[in-house]
Amino acid sequence: MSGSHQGRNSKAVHAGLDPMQHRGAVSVPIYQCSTFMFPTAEEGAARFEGASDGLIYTRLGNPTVQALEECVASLEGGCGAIGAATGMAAIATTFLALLRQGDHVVATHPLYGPTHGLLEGRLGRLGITSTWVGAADTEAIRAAVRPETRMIYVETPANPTMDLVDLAAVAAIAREAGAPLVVDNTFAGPHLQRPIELGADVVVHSMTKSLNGHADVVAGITVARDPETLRTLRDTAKALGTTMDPHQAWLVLRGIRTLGMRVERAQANAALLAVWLESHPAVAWVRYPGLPSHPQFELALRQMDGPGSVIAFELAGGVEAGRQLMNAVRLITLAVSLGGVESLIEHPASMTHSKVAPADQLAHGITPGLVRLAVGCEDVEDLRADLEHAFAALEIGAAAASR
Ligand code: LCS
Repeated sequence: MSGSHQGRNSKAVHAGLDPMQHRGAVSVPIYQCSTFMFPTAEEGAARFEGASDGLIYTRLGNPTVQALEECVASLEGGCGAIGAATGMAAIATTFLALLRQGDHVVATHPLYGPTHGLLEGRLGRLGITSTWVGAADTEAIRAAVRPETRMIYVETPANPTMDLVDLAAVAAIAREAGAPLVVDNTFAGPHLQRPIELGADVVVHSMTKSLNGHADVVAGITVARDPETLRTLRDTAKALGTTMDPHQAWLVLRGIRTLGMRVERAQANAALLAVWLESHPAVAWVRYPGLPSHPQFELALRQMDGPGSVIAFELAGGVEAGRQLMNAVRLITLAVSLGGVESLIEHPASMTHSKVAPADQLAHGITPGLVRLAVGCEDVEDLRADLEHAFAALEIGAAAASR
């Protein structure tokens, strides 16, 4: 049965696997192998020439990695995908494939810290310039486009502020500019948001997050809307050697099989916690796309199938209170990353976004006191009790300090 009309859960469970290609195996086998035999010298030459699509060498293609690529391309509605060793490898490949010296990028802020660093630093050194505009400011994105603009690069929801980009509107701007719209869809994932359906050209992911979902793999992927872009991206990935390992691909594919259940469970927990946090006297503000207080709540309803599981908030006691909270939680783990079955808490200004200059952090909405909570699949009562106990520890600390 062709998978293109299946629902997203059916695709997550089945896409990429034809058991009859694997002696009936119902899970894609791990082709743990670096190189593939050619039946004849002529066939080997034909594969290198591109006249035959047979296998050559794992940096250039591997059946386990291909199964994962097919699955993610199907979930995102792209024509194909290219696995990568990490999310950053997928992002770097995308930049190096689609940009050259003298090109200009319109990038929204904030972005994941190292993506910001890659554009500002390494690509800047290669003569590729960037203009930074707020994720929510569609008109500023339009105004930033120049004749030499060759890419619009966005992250939505943005790490760590949970600002949103209006994907349909920005896709129209990109089309008019003749520049591809590249979307980092890591935070929402394809279960909740499919940028290609809204007009994006390329989607990138850190599959380290919800696609894998179990905090045991780092991995990335790039999905293309059209075959020509896919070819350009794949050629660059092969040249750079950003390739995934087959065992890594197998683990991610296993994680994807339960994507919808994990994402919906974590999201239900996050929705409850966000409401509770917003009403808590120790909390100054909460930013979560599922709360009516989010300035782009309507946009979230329009372009996402759900607000996801990451919450940004700041305590009334600011940075110091946030630090104490992170030190006091027990069930929630103090660690970077997100999208896994386990809840994680971190401080973007001193951790994930610490290499972004303080002035840029502030301009991008990454306030010193912002705490990021990536909600997992535990029992929500236990997560709330953990935060409750940590808030109580803050009150004891504040009372002691005022004595
Ligand atoms: N894009 C986004 C939106 C991310 O959040 C991350 C990692 C990456 C790309 C890079 O992916 P990686 O190379 O790590 O697979 N974000 C992290 C975070 O917020 N905490 O730890 C890693």
